[in-house]
Amino acid sequence: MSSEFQSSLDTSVTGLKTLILNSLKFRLARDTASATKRDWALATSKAVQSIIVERMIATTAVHHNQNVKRVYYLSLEFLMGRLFSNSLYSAGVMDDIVHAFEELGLDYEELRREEYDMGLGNGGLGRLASCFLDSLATLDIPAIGYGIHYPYDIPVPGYGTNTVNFLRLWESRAPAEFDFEAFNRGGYEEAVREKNHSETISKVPYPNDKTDSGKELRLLQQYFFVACSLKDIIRRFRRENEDWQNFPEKVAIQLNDTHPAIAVAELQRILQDDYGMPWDQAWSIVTRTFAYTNHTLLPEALEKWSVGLFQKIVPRHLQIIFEINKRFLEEVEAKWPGDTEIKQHLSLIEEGSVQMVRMAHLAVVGSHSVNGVAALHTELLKKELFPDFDALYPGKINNKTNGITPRRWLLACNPRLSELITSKIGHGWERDLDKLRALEAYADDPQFQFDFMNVKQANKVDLARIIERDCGVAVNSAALFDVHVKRLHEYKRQHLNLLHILALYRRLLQDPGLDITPRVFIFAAKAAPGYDMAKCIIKAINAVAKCINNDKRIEDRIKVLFLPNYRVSLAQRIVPAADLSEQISTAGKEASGTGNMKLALNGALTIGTLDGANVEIKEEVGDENIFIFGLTVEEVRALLKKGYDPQEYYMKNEELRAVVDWVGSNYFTPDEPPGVLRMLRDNLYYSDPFLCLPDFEPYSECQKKVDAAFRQESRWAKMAILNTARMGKFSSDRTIAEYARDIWKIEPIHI
Ligand code: 26Q
Repeated sequence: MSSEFQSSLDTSVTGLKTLILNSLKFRLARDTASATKRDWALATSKAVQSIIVERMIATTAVHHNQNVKRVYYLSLEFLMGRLFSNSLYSAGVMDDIVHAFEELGLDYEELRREEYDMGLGNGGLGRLASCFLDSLATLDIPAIGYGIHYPYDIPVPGYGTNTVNFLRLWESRAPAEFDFEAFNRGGYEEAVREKNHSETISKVPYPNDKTDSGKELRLLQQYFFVACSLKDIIRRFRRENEDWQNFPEKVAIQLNDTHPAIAVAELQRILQDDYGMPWDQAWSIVTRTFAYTNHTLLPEALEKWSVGLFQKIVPRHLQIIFEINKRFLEEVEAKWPGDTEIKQHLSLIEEGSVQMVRMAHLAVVGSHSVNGVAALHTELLKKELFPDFDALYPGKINNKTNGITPRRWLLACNPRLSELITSKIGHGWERDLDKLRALEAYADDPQFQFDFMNVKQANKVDLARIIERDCGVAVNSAALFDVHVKRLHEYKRQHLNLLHILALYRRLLQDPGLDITPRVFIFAAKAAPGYDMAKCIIKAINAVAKCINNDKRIEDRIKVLFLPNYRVSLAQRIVPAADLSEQISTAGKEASGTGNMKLALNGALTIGTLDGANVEIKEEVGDENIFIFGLTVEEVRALLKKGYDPQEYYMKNEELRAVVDWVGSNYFTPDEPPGVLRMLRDNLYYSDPFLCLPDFEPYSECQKKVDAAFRQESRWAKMAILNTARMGKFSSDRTIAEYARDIWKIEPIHI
């Protein structure tokens, strides 16, 4: 850590009080008598901001003066969550702010909750981008994130270091406030139409829409975002360098999925059209600059745009893509002479009734690195999605298993556990998560087990309060907290969990004396706007919850909650309180998962399939500390190959039959039109594309083992401790160090 950097601000408790009072007075124009909670929260964040901004200016200056290489992380999504406590930790003033608050008569927890989440994204991919920014700054790597929506730079401070990188977010504005010419021509409507049109580009996060206008908006957003970012990157490069040949030595651009892949064509266009570079020279710079991360194998999530749409929105880029493709197919011809089938497979253009541009192929051809996000996912990328690319470019496809930032996902979200850990093994784990291994020594220690489970218990009491407030349901915090939180998608199989809940409920009704571990089933999820089946599953969970939660016969032994408005800040409350982590996707479908890592780090045990990063979590924690069930990737493939028939499983298992029919009946929705949940039942009965039925019985049996293990308190505590102790691999610091070494070839710069 550097010693040269000196803050000009007084960050003692007294100094912080002065900073806060000054920003309340001079920046918000409030006095202490009339200030609301919001005013105080805002004043504090402005005060803390000034500490961080000072370091950001210093960071930028050092990077500029030393003409360093930078990483540019291009992502259409960033789920930053709240910034407040993260900033306090990074500015190194957490304890002093709490003291300053005490002296000012303010409550830290209360003010912290005034902040809204910065939620510019959907799920894992967006949160991963935010964890990466945290790790990049913490590892002192010069980096800038680029995203869409807010019109300013968000500082990204490292932890325990002076580096402050930033996230730059683009917003589209019409060039003129009001077009008087248009007003004279066509009146008010006409005058504001153009302004509104150009500003919608960054108004709403792209809907993953089925309509043509939705698709057009998304492609427009992607191009807008890429054009702004590349212009900024090139401006910065040109300020510091003369020779274009050095571009790849100074600039590494990471494409977070194919969403910004049009950047490949945009950079080629700029180099040729604006700087007069010949094709080959430009293309060599392009391919040495870009790297692409793939986050999905699901065919429906692979981006394709019709050639017609491209022609309408970005005709020059379409020309360039055709030229890239022509030259690329010549390469393919040289490798496999006369093989037209392989050319069809690899082409950037999909032929058919409508020609489509395959964005993933553009990204692969235009990058020097293509990485998957977990070992299994990368193997499937090589073997199933891109086998011919792997043969053509050996070594280009590589693995970078995802990670999560321990600053947000342990230090900030779980202060009780953080303190307990530090009391045993000291500080240092915050920046070197492998240090948690030292906790293994205490896994059998009854006192430590007791303290560890007490932390969990206190966190569960906190969550129970949130549940009571938001759902109006009282839950027993001694029950097993069974947590299924993530985007709602059929492949993640929230409905398989629901089938198991129905089976338990049914068993309890049939045998009122049945001895089961009391459980609280906690769901939280958002669904894409146009995804009807996902919405139906949410409806089904809520309907079943209402019925079970009000059924006196089962004496509160199970409760089901669907927490509304799932977001980063809510995840930070749920994760520390979980006993069991549901990671039950159909094998081969979840690229990695990152919630699985957050929950295990906080001492939840995983019940999961051998999918995504679950495989590596199992390797780390050991088979005896995780509950694995269900079909493997190979078994899924074999079953589909031989012809999967859900009714075979339905007929074989009386309980399964009963719960599948139950969910589709009107039993849980008596006040609604008949058949509202029918589509869910029919989906399972007729097609079951994600194999819930074959996995139902293994899942249900595995849940019995969970039930039994939870009753053995000491055994459970040991397993939970070993999960926390063995999560070091899943720090995003490890992930980012691998990207830096293997892909970006970039060194840290200490400020
Ligand atoms: C595509 C086309 C049109 C409109 C929208 C989209 C679109 C938007 C978002 C497609 C995919 C996404 C998001 C994907 C995502 O979050 N994937 C998750 O990435 C995580 C980080 O690598 C993994 O851990 C998860 O397994 C993966 O599902």
